[in-house]
Formats: sequence, structure tokens, C-alpha cells
Amino acid sequence: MSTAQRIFLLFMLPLLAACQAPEPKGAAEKNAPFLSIPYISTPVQLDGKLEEWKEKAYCDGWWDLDRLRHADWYDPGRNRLTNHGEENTAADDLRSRYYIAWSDSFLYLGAEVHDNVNDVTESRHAPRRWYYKDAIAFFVEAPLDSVNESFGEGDHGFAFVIDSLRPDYAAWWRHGTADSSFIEEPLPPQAGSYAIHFDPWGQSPADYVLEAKIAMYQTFATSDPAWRAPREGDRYRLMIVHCDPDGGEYGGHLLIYGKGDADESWQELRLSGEIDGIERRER
Ligand SMILES: [Ca+2]
Ligand SMILES: [Ca+2]
Ligand SMILES: [Ca+2]
Ligand SMILES: [Ca+2]
Repeated sequence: MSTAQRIFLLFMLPLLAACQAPEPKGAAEKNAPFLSIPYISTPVQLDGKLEEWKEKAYCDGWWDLDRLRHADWYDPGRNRLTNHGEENTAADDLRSRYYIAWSDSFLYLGAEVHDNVNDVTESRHAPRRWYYKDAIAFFVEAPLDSVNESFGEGDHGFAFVIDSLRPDYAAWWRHGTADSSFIEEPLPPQAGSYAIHFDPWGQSPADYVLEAKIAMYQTFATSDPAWRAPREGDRYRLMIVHCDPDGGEYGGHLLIYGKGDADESWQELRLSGEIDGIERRER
């Protein structure tokens, strides 16, 4: 072996070994390859009660900061809550379950939320500033494409402010097209609607259930000509932004299934067939 070969091996072998080392077994909750969103044929009544469809919807359990900090999209600078000194744990401040399903015409969105303070006011209010109020936003790219965009073609943000007065801006639509982005407007009534049930469990007036539906043709078809009437196997992307300022200005956020406005960071979802509810046996 020549001197040059020895030197090459001396420096390259450790590098090659490092490249082949197994990934460390961290605690991070890795993104699943995609979320399977079930089809539902059940008629849905928008009344702030999810019972007629939630067991047949996509739901992966409770989300709070304790769980979120182990997700691989977690960013402590953006995922945080406002501490009033009254909450024993971050989960007392905000914890939520989300439900998603689709039908031939609608995307159904639901959430069951334990919150400690309802806060929908802010000093520099503007209709588009849902992210400074208690609100849940569902970011959807439909269909998924290979272009990394921020509220460009095919991108939508459907935000619902948890305001009992139901102002016009409480259902908000941020979207884009091939040649424009961040179009901001109230969600037109024909494009979707929502219901909120406050204090659903008789435990806190700040708790709520959100039940919403988005008319896919009236929204998705206007943004991307590649969108087609939904069918099993169609690929979209999803991210949830759950805002909980509670007296802070920008305040608290849980970012779930993604990292921000860039749609490339959002989680892939696929429209799938109908599923049965989880069976619970007697013994
Ligand atoms: Ca309902
Ligand atoms: Ca809270
Ligand atoms: Ca709140
Ligand atoms: Ca895209």
C-alpha cells in the first residue's frame, strides 16, 4: 500500500464509518409518511357537537406542549404558551384533539379543546390577525405539488377565531393562486361554515368544541387548476396552527404537522376510504 493510500484510509475510514452509523434512537415523534383521512358518508350537522362523525374521522389523540416538544417539527421559539402562574402544567393551558374527514363535497374539521382563558381581543386588531387571538387554523395544500410555496397556488389557510360574537373575520381564508399569494378575506358563506360549542363539558367557559366544513370546489378549485373532485388516494398537505395568546400579544401557539407558512414543511395527507369506529369489547 502506498503512502498516499495509507493517508487516504487514515482520513476517510472514520468518515465512512460515521456515515454508516445507525441513527441515534431519539425520543422524537417522527412524521408518519402521510395521514390517512377517512371518507364519511354520515350526514354532518354543524352544531358544535362532533358525535355523529368523530369516531369515523382521522384523530391521533391529545396534543399539548409536552407531546409537541417530541415531534420532529417542534420549534421552541414558536411553540409556546402564556404562563399566568395559574396553570399547573402546559396541558392545563391548552390541550386539544383534532378531527378531519372528507365527503364528496366537503372537508370536515373538528377540535375538542381544553383552554384556561378565552382571549379574542388585541391592541392592534385587524381582521386578518387571527393569529393574535384564540383561533385554530388549518393550512391545506390541495393538491400536493412539488413546489415549495407560501400561500401560493393550491395553498389555503382556514382560520376560525373562537369568538362567541361571531364577527365576520372569525372565519378567515388565506389563500393564493399561481400568480398571487397571501390573499386574505373572510371565508365566503358558500365556501364554508362553522359552529362553536363553548364549555361543552361544564368544566370551564374557555373550553370549546369547533366543528367546521370547507366546500372544496368553492375553495380548492379556485386556487389550483390541478385540483380535481376528491377521490380516494388524492394527496394533499396539512398543518394545524392552534393559537392561544391568553393575554400575551403574539402569545401562545401549537404548530402541529408543520413548521410555518412554507407548504413544503406541511404533513402529507391522503384521502382514504371509510373506516369503522374503534370497537371496545366488554371483556
Ligand atoms: Ca355535529
Ligand atoms: Ca390557554
Ligand atoms: Ca385561550
Ligand atoms: Ca406547493
